[in-house]
Amino acid sequence: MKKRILSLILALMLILSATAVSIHAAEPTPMTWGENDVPLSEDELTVTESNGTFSVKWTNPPTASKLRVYVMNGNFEEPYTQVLEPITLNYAKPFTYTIPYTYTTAEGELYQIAVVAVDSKGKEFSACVASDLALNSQLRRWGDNEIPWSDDELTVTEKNHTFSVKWANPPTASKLRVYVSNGVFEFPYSQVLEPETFNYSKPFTYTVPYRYLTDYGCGGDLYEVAIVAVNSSGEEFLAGVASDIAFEYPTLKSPTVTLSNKGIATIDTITDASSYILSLYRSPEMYSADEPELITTTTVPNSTNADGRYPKTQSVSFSSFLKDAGTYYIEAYATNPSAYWRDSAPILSNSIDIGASGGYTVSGTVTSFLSATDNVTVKLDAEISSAQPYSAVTTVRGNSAAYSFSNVPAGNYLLTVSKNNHVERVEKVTVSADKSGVNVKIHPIGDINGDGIVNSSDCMRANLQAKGIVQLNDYEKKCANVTGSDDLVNTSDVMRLNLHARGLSPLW
Ligand SMILES: [Ca+2]
Ligand SMILES: [Ca+2]
Repeated sequence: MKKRILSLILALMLILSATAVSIHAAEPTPMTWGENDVPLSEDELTVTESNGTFSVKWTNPPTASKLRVYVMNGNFEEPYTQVLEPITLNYAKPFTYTIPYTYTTAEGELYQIAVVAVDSKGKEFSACVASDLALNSQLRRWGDNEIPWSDDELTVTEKNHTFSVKWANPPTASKLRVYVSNGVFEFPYSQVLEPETFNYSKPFTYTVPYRYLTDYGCGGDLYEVAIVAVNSSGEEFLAGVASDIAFEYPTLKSPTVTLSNKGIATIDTITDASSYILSLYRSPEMYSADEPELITTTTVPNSTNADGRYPKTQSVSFSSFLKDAGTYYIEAYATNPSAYWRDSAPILSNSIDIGASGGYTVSGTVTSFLSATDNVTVKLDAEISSAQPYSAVTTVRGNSAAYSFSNVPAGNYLLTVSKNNHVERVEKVTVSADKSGVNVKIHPIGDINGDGIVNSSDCMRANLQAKGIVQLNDYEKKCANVTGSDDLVNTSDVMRLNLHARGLSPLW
């Protein structure tokens, strides 16, 4: 029972379907202008190309609501197909039309231009196709995405790590953009600058701010500088590329590196250096094949001016004591690790032979007591804070003994004098020139007043110090402090001095 009903429904559907097809086929197609083609003779539609622009002329177009013009790169396909509707209602006969240059893009490429008539219901009727027209390859005009320019029109020069652009005859554009890239228009060096937003002078000149080149660039890198014209719609048109311009590696400008026999170097410097690195070498002969001996290297930081740039000229100095005889020279170079260059080519100072007069002389007399034949030890040490470590010792004899140190670099020193049974004495000495008459007197142990003996006079002074009645100076206290491992002068020291003075127990 169910099967019979299903068959009936299927049969009914087939009948209805056949009826619908039959009704549709009977509908006439409205063909006002023939078989979707508008008749025309082959010479009626002409398309010519001149000065980079296609011009259409149709001698006897049909009476249509409007005409459409198609532009294609050889066939009706992407990407160049453009539909233009130059005429919306009335158009003149013969129909002439110039295709805006922006609708064609590539020189030498084949184009087809078609004109289509449109009836009042919007239906298209193919009229004509003018095939295989090419833009003249010689043509370069505004709108071809390239702007004509001769090789000598755009010049880009580099000086002092800054590019300067000059374009003799730029087009009338809304604005110009300047691109800077490291050889290719790619990350990370591309920079887009818009020096002129509307009016710009002719010839166009522009200096690329050096800060655009500091983040990644490097001396010696090849750069391209391009200028792009921008029309009122914001479209870019490549104008010119000046290729392969490199920053020169920075050099020390007007360098003067001098080395004096007191170990001081002075440098007149260079542009944009964040620091200078100075190295002192000793060599048997400058430029010899022997490996020079590096004495010391120091980095002298530079600081920027108010405008954020480093000073163009600067003097830097460092000092290094040249104790040993020999030939010395200084290597100096500038560096800017955070900028577009790293290091300059190093330059060398004059060489200088350092003989025995490589420093200053410090001399004087040591006065002491007791044995005239015991050694008197005189020691000269640079203060701990001194940049130049220095330590020298000499031994002399006699109760009035002359000593001398030579080759002493400038600086602050401690002079330490000692002798058997005497209290060591330390004096501060500042050296900035030869220094004579640095005389030191040392006392026997217990001899506070420095007369060479320990008697009741010394005991009384120690007693006054112990009771707080007088204040001995530091060296006097050291002489009086004969007992204990303390720094105190107290009753114990007074008693000990008294034993020596009375001959009961000598201190020495
Ligand atoms: Ca005394
Ligand atoms: Ca003591």
